[in-house]
Amino acid sequence: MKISQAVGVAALAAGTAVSQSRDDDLSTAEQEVKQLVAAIERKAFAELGNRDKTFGCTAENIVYRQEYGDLSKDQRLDYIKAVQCLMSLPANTPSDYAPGAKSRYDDFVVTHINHTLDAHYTGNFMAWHRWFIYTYETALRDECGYQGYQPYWDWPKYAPAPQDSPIFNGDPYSLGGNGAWDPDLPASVVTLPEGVTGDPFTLPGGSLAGGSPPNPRADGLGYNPRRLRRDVGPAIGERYANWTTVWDLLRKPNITEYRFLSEGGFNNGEIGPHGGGHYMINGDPGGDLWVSPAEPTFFVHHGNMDRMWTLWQAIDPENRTVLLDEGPYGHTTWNNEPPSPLTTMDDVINIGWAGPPTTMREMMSTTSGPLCYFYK
Ligand SMILES: [Cu+2]
Repeated sequence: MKISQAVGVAALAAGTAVSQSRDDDLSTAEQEVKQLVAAIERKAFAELGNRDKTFGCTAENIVYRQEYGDLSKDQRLDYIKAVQCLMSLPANTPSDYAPGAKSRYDDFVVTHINHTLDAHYTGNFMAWHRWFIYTYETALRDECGYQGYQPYWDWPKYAPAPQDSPIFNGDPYSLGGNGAWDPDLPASVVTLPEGVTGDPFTLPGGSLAGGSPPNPRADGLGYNPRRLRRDVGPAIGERYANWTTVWDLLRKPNITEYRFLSEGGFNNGEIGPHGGGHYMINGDPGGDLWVSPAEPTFFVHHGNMDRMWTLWQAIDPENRTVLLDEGPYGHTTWNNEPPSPLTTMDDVINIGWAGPPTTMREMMSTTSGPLCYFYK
């Protein structure tokens, strides 16, 4: 590694700016993000290259997740086919427990509904979703023959026109488009220009809790099939998930500040890039916190959530892949309501019928525990 690169990353770890030249010029911010990400990647790859064989995860066996638009058209089709395959396999969730769970894909939706209140605005939020996405990726590979890895959605790359991006442009290689105008599309938490509907994927079986018509069961697990609806446009991403957002996020000096920007400030009206990604999709079920994984683009959005955390951790792995005693990651209930203990490394992460459980400790690194992947 060149000295200038090492200094750059070390300076970041200390919370000092590498460059003070950032302004509101997105092209400048874009350049700076790309340089920063490249420096983090070089540092992480160099570290992997120096590992001896006692590490389970090395430069030889690590795998990489790629940006959706960087996949070839054939690779995109392979991914789409695997998702559709998951939607065609039988559910593990017993039908008397959740009549709406008709497919293996629905197992993930049911799990997310059941864990909404203990996996959001909590200390385990990022780790829980890391395991959730990893288990989904594993199901695509092991149960549907997918050869690739979970792609991610680099939000700022398409923020000015996400509807034209390879993810949402509606071509056969995308995850579907906006579809036709629908005046009844539910309003977002933030004001959006126009609502439209889409039908790239018809929603799997009975995966829906909210939406219109409402779910027949109070717990949201009843059978409620309907068309997917979306409202993809630039308004949200330009505000909450642009290059400057990512630049600011990666430079946060500690996890408390990182989470405050990433997830929004807990009741202060900010939604951060996490909410930003969800409301860039919006609609039904994309705009519903509980049921959002029934929208297939949930997984590319949370792929990038995990990528951001992975990159941020790689700046200073010694201090950023452990939970500190004072528990800055947070509590085990939604914004500590009702009051709950702090998240610990021993906490179990349960994902129900979607897959096996894990622990916080195992999810704190993508390269130093049972996981072995990185992003490029
Ligand atoms: Cu979630």
